[in-house]
Amino acid sequence: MDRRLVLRQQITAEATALGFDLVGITSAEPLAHGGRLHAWVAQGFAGEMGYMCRDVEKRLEPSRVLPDVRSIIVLGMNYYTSPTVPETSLGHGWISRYAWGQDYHTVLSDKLKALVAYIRTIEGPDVQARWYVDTGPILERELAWRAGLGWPGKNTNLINRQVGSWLFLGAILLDRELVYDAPATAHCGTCTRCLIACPTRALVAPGVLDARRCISYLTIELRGSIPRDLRPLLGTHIFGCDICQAGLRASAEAMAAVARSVPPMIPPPEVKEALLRRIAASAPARRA
Ligand code: B12
Ligand code: SF4
Repeated sequence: MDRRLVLRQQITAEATALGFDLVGITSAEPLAHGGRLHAWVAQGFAGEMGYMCRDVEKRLEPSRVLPDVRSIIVLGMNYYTSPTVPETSLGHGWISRYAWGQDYHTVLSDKLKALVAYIRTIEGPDVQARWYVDTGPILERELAWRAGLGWPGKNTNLINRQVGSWLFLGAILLDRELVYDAPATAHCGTCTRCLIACPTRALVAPGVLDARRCISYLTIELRGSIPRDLRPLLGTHIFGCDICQAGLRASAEAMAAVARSVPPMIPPPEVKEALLRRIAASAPARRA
């Protein structure tokens, strides 16, 4: 059997055993939709996220990150948990689902590291690899799309038909050739539910986000104060935002399938102490 296929099957089986819900493999070719990143940066949509403007060329060409790269393994993990209080309930600060548990950067990085260690047991210690979760100079969503994990929705999030969009992504750049997946096909159709749902009109066109208006950016990334005109639109959000994912049909189906255990939401008096302490100690908030 083709060695590239055998290795691919071994990697997929190990990634699944490590707890990833989605595994796909793509080539190391430069990214085809880099023009979207150039345009996004040029229009100032990155706001204060200077790191998104600095590494543009590197993000578009995986070989600038790892010169001998031959394949990119892209992995997805569902993080959906259902809330114990209605998402719109007054008197509760809303923290985005992605920050409810342990810091996903650490959880996924540990698993990616374990997967690379596994590949080295098969292929030898000289295997070259780089792995990233969120913070690396790569475009995870385009790579995930290309590796067949899902398609970029009109809210810009990657959506998978079976698992929905509540996904963390991670990627391994590898110097071994593997058999690649076909890119995923898009299934948004004429639906514009996410665009309409966004309270700050941050989705300025299908698949184009002006981060400067996005609640996620305003409550996590922005160092200065939130612009006055946007403040009333934030509602009860205090860290991140889930609105444009909450109404997705694909996510709704996936929620029922993969719902996991839930940490409780905490009312405002305790938010300042217990919650902030907890977030500061263990969640992605520490990175912000
Ligand atoms: C910067 C950033 C942000 C910024 C900007 C978000 C944005 N939409 O660009 C802010 C702070 C706002 C943000 C918010 C969130 N983020 Co964020 N973020 C990133 C980061 C670091 C880079 C994203 C980026 O490159 N943006 C630039 C734009 C131009 O790229 P893009 O939207 O990904 O689009 C590319 C392709 O998908 C393709 N494309 C997109 N649409 C279309 C449409 C067509 C027709 C075509 C042809 C191509 C195409 O072209 C683009 C260039 O390759 C990635 C991690 C990474 N290294 O990739 C995480 C990441 C995208 N974020 C993630 C998450 C979970 C979130 C939040 C849900 C967190 C929250 N709940 O608050 C929100 C979602 C808000 C939203 N609607 O996007 C996940 C997304 C997982 C998923 N299922 O998609 C990632 C992948 C992190 C991770 N490792 O899991 N984020
Ligand atoms: S995360 Fe919230 S503010 Fe940002 S685009 Fe989605 S709905 Fe709009």
